[in-house]
Amino acid sequence: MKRLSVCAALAATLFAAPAMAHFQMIIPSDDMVEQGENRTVTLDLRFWHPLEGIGMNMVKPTAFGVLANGKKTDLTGTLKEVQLKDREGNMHPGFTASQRLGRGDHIFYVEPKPYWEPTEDSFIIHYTKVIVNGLGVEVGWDEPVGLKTEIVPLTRPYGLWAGNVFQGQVLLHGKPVPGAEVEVEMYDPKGTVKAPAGPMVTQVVKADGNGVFTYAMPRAGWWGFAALSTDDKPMQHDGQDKDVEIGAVLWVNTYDMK
Ligand SMILES: [Cu+2]
Repeated sequence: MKRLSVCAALAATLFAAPAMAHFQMIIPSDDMVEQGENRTVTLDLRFWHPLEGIGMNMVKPTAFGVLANGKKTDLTGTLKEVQLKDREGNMHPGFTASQRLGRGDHIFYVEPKPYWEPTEDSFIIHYTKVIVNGLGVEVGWDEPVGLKTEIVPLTRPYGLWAGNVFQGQVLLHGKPVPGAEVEVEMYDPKGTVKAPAGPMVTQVVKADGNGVFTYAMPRAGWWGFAALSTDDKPMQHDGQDKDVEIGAVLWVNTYDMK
C-alpha cells in the first residue's frame, strides 16, 4: 500500500500535525482569460500535499463539471488520466481536462470518489472548486454550485494580489457552518518554501458564527482553502462503519504586485 506508506511516512518524519493536509486540487492553466488570449484552459486535477509536494493517488472522480452563465455542464467524459511525479520521485495518477471558455465566470468543480485514508481511519471526499474568469465579464463567481459542502467566495476569487485578504463562507447542505475549521495551504510546485516548523505548513483559521472565514495570503501563488466536516452518514470499510470527512475546498491565485 503505497498510499499508506506515503502518508504514514509524512506523519512520522514530519510532525505530529493535527491533520496531514491532503488537498484535492484543480489548478487551471489560466485563471483570467482575456480578449486575444488562448481561450482553451487546461485543468490539472491531483490529490496532493500542496506545500510539501507529496502526491497521493486519484481515481476517476464521481463528478467533474463547470457552472457558467447559470448552467451546469458535466465534463467527466473529458478527463484524461495522467501520471504525476511528486517531490520524492513517486508517480501518482491524476487527471487533466481542457475546456474552451466563453464570457463570464466559470466555476469548475470536482467530486472525487471516497478515498480511504488508513492513518485517519476515515474516508475523505473533498468537493473542490476553482473559478476562471472569461473575457472580463465578472458574473457568476459568487454563486453556489450546490455541492454537498462548498466554500462560496465573498472576495472575488481572481484578480488577487499577494497580501490580499480572502473571505469565504462555508456551506454544508446549503447552510452556513458556524465555527467551521478551515485549513489553508499554498501550492509550492517548485519546492521553494521552507517551513521552519510543522504548523507552518498548514495554516488554520476558524469561521465566525455565519461560517465566514478570513485569511491574508502572504505570497504569490495558488492557495487552497479546505473546510472539513464529518458527513452525517458513515461508509463501510472492511465491514465496519467509518467516518467520512467531507471537505469544501477552493483554490485561488495571487500575483506579486511589481
Ligand atoms: Cu495524504
